[in-house]
Amino acid sequence: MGTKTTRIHEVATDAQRALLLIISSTSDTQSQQERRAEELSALVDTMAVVVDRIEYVTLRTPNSTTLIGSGKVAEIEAIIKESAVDLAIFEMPLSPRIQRNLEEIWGCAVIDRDEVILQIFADRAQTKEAVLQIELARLEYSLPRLTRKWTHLSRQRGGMRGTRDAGETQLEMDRRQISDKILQLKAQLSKVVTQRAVQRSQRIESSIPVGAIVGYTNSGKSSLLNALTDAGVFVEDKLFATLDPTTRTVKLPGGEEILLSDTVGFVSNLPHNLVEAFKSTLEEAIYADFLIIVCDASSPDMISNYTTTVEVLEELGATDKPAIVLANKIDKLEDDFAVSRLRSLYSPVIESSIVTGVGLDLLVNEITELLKSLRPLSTYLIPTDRHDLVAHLHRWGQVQQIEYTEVGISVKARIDGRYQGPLLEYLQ
Ligand SMILES: Nc1nc2c(ncn2[C@@H]2O[C@H](COP(=O)(O)OP(=O)(O)O)[C@@H](O)[C@H]2O)c(=O)[nH]1
Ligand SMILES: [Mg+2]
Repeated sequence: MGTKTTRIHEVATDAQRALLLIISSTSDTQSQQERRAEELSALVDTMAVVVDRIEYVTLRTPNSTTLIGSGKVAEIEAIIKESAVDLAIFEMPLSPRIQRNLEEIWGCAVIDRDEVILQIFADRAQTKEAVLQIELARLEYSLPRLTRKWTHLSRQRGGMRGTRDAGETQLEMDRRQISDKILQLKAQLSKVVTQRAVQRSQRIESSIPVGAIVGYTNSGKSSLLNALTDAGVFVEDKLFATLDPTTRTVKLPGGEEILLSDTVGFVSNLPHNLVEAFKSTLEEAIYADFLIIVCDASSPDMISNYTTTVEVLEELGATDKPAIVLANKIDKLEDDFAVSRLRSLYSPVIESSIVTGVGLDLLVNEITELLKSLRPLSTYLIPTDRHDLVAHLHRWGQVQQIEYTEVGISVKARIDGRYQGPLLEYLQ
């Protein structure tokens, strides 16, 4: 087919390499630990950092200076030196003190899951509100961590150095400036939120139907988008210059084009202070014409994850549109009743396995059906001197067939009601 395989999160060859540390208590089961590792891997992948290796550490009691105790610290240090990784990522929140201590001993950046999440949100923030929300969350995160040797927040702090008062240390200066900045951001945010409704109505409408792929991290959202754009029938032939790299054009077998956006994934145990920042990154879901909700059917948390997803979408006012629910990863389904439980909550649910290609054809059919309900197929008989109307249909709708007849130009097309006005009198 000659389609180029481009990953959603293209990883550069000089990408940073990470060691993941999954810390568990003695009561955690192996499958719980593995699920946490999988979720963190998917998050790190989104950040375009390569997972070099994963280490599991079981803790009886946390050590107050290094969390994992000197024996483990030395063991991990040897691994870091040997594999020359650039950073160590803990799957749990680290106190600023422990983070600093470990960075000093290991000589590499040590970050926690919260910082990974913040980085992903920051990379995906598009609207003014999202940018402000995430900057606020990052500053609050960085405030107790100003003495860190390795920082990922340098971009944020760069522009804030002012003239220093005599006797005041740089550290106090930074701390006060950051506190001031936090107050400023909060004030700006309250203004932006009230303007949100206005911005929404001013958004430039696209004539192509837009679908947003939503769901938890690690459920298979990026794999789905890749599968749809890589498969032969879906030729990705154009990318709008203004679109972000996580939106793709997908051509359906019937010839219709749609845009699909990969959204920021929900994460389990999202830290409370990141909830607003997360919601602000879900703009695509608000503006989309339809949703594809991807669930990991192999996860014991599938139902509660699905419920949380729908609740958040409801809060955002994004549930007034058709949705398709995908029960993905059925190739590793453990609970035979999982899918029927999901079906009792929502229909249609399509079972899929993106890695083996199962269910993708059903999904495509479902999308095709759904589009018909969005924009019904109509026939217009346009006078031969009104080529401007044919052009209008090409520009704002999807033309399926054109016939030049003695009585005029007969065009079969789908067009959104908003653009149908000038054509109404020619509707057959
Ligand atoms: N077994 C199995 N693994 C899958 C399936 N779909 C995706 N995955 C894997 O699940 C992991 C997370 O997928 P990804 O698309 O990155 O999830 P995202 O975080 O929702 O974008 C990757 O390792 C995928 O290869 C599936 O149908 N079955
Ligand atoms: Mg993804």
